[in-house]
Amino acid sequence: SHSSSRHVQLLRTMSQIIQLKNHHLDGMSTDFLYHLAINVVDTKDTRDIQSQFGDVRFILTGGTSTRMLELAKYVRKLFGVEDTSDPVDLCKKGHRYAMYKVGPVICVSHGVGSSTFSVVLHELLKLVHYAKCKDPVFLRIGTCGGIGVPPGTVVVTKNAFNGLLRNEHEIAILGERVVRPAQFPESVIKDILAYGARDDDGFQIISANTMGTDCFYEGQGRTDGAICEYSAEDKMKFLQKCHDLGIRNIEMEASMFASVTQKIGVKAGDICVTLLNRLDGDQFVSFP
Ligand code: R2B
Ligand code: URA
Repeated sequence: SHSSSRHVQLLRTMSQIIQLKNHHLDGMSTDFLYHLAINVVDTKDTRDIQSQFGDVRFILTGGTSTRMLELAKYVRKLFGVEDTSDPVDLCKKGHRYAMYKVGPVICVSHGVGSSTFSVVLHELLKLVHYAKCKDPVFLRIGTCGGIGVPPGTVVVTKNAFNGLLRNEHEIAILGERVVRPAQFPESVIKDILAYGARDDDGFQIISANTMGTDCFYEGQGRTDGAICEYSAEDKMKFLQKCHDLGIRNIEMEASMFASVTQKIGVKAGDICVTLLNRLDGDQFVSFP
């Protein structure tokens, strides 16, 4: 009937607003998103936050603030907005991360590795919750090292492995090891691949497994760090083992990013360009 379809529609609209997995927040009347420098003065009446961020649908993240500024300008151009001024950094007061907003898109820097990314990710998830953003999608647009694919290949992560070569994320919570699943939703991967297939820019875009490590050097099997206690042969064996697991790229955020977004139940995707093929070496040939 008409009314039951309206009911379904209403439920759908409601379920699009993300629910956080922390009942302690219900007892907080204010909340300061410290690293974003965003103050939620009344968690029960967030109209100010909704008016500033309620239209956000896409949260694009990447390591550096300059890349996020360039991305914001690129998105603005895609939207056909004629404006040559620099977008403003909405998190300047926080001194840690940068955020630029272009209509329904925010571009936010996350630093290097899971630890810096997880700080801003928690706060961004709370932000989209308070702002009541509808069906938000979190994407990481990053760099990585490839395994057996030509440099320039774009890898969209399927399963995220950690540095222990397990398809999970492991963290210490209250002094205990907590292990959580780390997969990205198929629907997001499919949409990104379909978009990639449309362009004719010469870049290959594939979906594959990704290893996210906590260390750029020893954690990724490099032999050019300040410390290395394995042989070049051990390194190649390790990279081959990664390849056998369907891993085609190595970066430093995938398993944390997949597990946190999977736990919350929010759509997410990790899209990284390979800067080098790790089967050919550890160093970048030139500054990317
Ligand atoms: C890719 O590039 C960074 C290290 O150079 C790190 O954030 C990552 O995942
Ligand atoms: N980022 C990484 O984490 N590893 C690489 O090899 C390149 C970029």
